[in-house]
Order: sequence, then C-alpha cells, then structure tokens
Amino acid sequence: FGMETALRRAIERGQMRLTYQPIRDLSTGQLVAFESLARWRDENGVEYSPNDFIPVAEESGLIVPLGRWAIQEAAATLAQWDARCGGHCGVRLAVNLSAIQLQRDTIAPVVEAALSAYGLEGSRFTLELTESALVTDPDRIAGIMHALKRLGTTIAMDDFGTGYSNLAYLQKLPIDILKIDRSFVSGMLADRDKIAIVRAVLSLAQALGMKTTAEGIETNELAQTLAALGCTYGQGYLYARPLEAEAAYAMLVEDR
Ligand code: G
Ligand code: G
Ligand code: NA
Ligand code: MN
Repeated sequence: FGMETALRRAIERGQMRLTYQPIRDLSTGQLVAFESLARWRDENGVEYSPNDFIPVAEESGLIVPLGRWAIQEAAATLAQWDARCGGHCGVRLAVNLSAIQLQRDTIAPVVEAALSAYGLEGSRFTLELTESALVTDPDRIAGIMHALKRLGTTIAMDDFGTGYSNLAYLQKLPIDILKIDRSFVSGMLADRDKIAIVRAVLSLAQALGMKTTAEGIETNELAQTLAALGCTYGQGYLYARPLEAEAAYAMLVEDR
C-alpha cells in the first residue's frame, strides 16, 4: 500500500515527468522520434524506476490516470517543441501503452482529445503496445488499434518476440513497426542464435510491409550491422539514454 498511496499523490501533485530517448533512422542517421519514458522522483529526491511503479499502477488502477497524464504530457511537449521551432519540429513521439491500461481505459478518445487540445496531427504519435495486450481480449484490442489508426497515429509492437502470442495477429492487426527486443539485439554480434532471430524478425517485418526498430544499441558496430541487415530505426545508449525534455529539445535543434 505504501507505494500505491505515494504514487497516487505523486500523480496528483505533478511529481511525474517524462524523459525522451532518441530513435534514429539507421541508414541516414536522422533523428526521427523520441520514446517517452515515465519517471518519478518523490519529495525526498528518491527516484523510482518504472519497472517498479508501473506494476503498482497496473494493480491499483492508477495506470488509468497515469497513462492519461503521459499521453497529455507527450502532446504538450511536442506542441511546445513545434512552437519553439516555428512549425513542425521534425520528430514523432512514441508513448507506451500497457496491456492493463488498454483493458481499463478508452484509449483512442484520450489520444484524440490530447491531439486536438494541442492542435497536433495524429501522425505525430506512435503508440507502443506489447504482445501481452493481445492475449486477453484480442477483438477489443484490434478495435482500439483500428481506432488509433483512424486518428493517423503509428502503431509499434514493443518487445517483439518476448511475449507468448500467436503470430497470426501480425496479418490481422494494423501494425506499422516491430520493435526488436533488447534481449535479442544486445550481444547479437557474439551470439549466432540471437543474430538468427534478429534476421528472421527483419525478414518477417519486410515481408509484411512493416518497419523495424532495434532497441538496446550500445555500439557503432551494432548500429552498422543492423543497418546493413535492413533494420529501419535504432534506439539505445549509443545515441543517448532517456533525456530530460530540455536536453531532448537541444538534441533535436542540433540535428535539424
Ligand atoms: O525507462 P526504463 O527503461 O527504465 O523503462 C522500464 C520499463 O517501463 C519499460 O518496459 C518501459 O516500457 C516502461 N515504461 C516507461 N514509461 C512508461 C509509460 O509511460 N507507460 C507504460 N505503460 N510503461 C512505461
Ligand atoms: O520495455 P521498453 O522497450 O519500453 O524499455 C525501454 C527501456 O530500455 C528503458 O527503460 C530504457 O532506459 C532502456 N534502454 C534503452 N536503451 C538501452 C540500451 O542501449 N541499453 C540498455 N541496457 N537499456 C536501454
Ligand atoms: Na516501450
Ligand atoms: Mn521497448
């Protein structure tokens, strides 16, 4: 109960913030997007990891207000970056949606309201879903995904390959991007099995007309290898750790 109460208060008191990790086009190096990642620092300066507070938010139902806040905060930040750039700032923002959040909230209207409140086109948002979201009520999730697509957003399957779902969903659902999980990417240069899995995912995505993002890129050699294998985008500590909003804005200005 301790963390749940503290988290509820933190959401109410505006102690949550988003950090932003760059995603680059692997063939051109261009900055194309940032993934927004929630952070929580309490009044004593203690920083909690989303690996700890997201599960608490999911069990307690706080994922609904927290998720709504993240969508609105991402839209507000993007609109502010656009205004400071005097127009389109050149990047998309990716927002994570948890499986429980998709069960408990009506996501498409929440995304639509945030976009319209800040005058943003739907194409400026990517929503990252995990395979686990598809397990409980696939028909309902399919409906949500189609509603999100009608808003013009892009949909990415996060942590692809780590869930236990049936691959048949790939042909039925409007998925734009497969994010290849870090567990396959990091270390793949020294592991035949990992590189085989990465190649298979890349060829599957290509055959289905989807783009790919490799997570967890920490070295130049890895970025170059993934580019040569045809992976579309890359994300990882090589480019940057998740950045505070102001540092992310500085990166995008530098990149323009
Ligand atoms: O940023 P970090 O690598 O510590 O994130 C750890 C995990 O928490 C990741 O799986 C990430 O997807 C998840 N996470 C971070 N921010 C959010 C968020 O705003 N919403 C949801 N649902 N998950 C998040
Ligand atoms: O589950 P999800 O893919 O949303 O998790 C993203 C998490 O991965 C974030 O917490 C982020 O901090 C972390 N991350 C991002 N890039 C790297 C990387 O290059 N190496 C490692 N070890 N972690 C990373
Ligand atoms: Na994610
Ligand atoms: Mn991910």
